[in-house]
Amino acid sequence: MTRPDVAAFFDPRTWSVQYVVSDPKTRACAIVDPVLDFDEKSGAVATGNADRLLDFVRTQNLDLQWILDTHPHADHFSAAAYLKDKTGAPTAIGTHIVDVQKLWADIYNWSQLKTDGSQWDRLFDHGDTFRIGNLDARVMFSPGHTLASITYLVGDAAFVHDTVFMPDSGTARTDFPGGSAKALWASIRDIMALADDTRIFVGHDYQPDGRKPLWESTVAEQKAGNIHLTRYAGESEFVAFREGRDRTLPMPKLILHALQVNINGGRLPEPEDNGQRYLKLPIDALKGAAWS
Ligand SMILES: N[C@@H](CCC(=O)N[C@@H](CS)C(=O)NCC(=O)O)C(=O)O
Ligand SMILES: [Fe+2]
Repeated sequence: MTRPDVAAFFDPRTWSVQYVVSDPKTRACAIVDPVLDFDEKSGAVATGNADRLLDFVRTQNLDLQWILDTHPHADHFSAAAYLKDKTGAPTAIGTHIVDVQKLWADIYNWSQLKTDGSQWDRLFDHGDTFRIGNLDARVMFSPGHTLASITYLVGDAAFVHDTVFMPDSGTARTDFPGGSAKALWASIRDIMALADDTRIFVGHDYQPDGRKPLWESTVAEQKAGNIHLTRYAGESEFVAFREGRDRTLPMPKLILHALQVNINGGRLPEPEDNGQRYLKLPIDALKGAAWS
């Protein structure tokens, strides 16, 4: 089995980790979870992170074959549409994105949104396989953090995004609309059933105690040391812990900005008749206000 090369690109503004996974033999590659920069104070959008990924692809002579998202992100915009416009490479996400589209189309009162997933070139089901050059890739349905989350298993590398984080950081939250602690538990159990030496690449690193950002571990390291999985080792303990902790977490600062872009494939809202694009924020639609 070919061992893919994995290059990680950490975005300190959103603590996101973006990846370029490539086949060292054929130079074929995929981008996983690219970030489109957004400054909520000024309303500005920028492509610093996405362009860094493109520069890497270019300078390493890689052939971009896929632009992959693991889930509709709640804390940043996806750069999938921008990268597709720039490169022509196909985009993909999990097939249950259509359920997330329906859920959030209601929240935004957005009847015009197509809720059939047609904003992506491919919707992946559990068990679907595809290739990146000579690399075999397989999709695992990993709901819990969102109801559309998937894991991409490329050779020995699992892109698990927001299921487990680094062992010292535990697991992802499950309180967004459509989230489920019980589903996350089952998804994590499936990931932990992969071979012990499977490399685990996480979607965020929140740098506990200010340590430097980290993103790579193994299944064995997660099983031995993940602070949530070792402390809450059964389903009912984990679910009770996760739901309790989730009640204490404020919403991500960009959740209402990001979902309207990300359920539309990473496309910004169309300009209005003055040429200006606008975001729409529902008032009092979500729990999780943090007043202090
Ligand atoms: N403070 C961050 C929070 C982001 C957040 O909620 N991240 C999710 C993943 S999208 C998570 O699982 N966080 C785990 C935690 O905060 O314990 C923000 O406002 O963006
Ligand atoms: Fe997330």
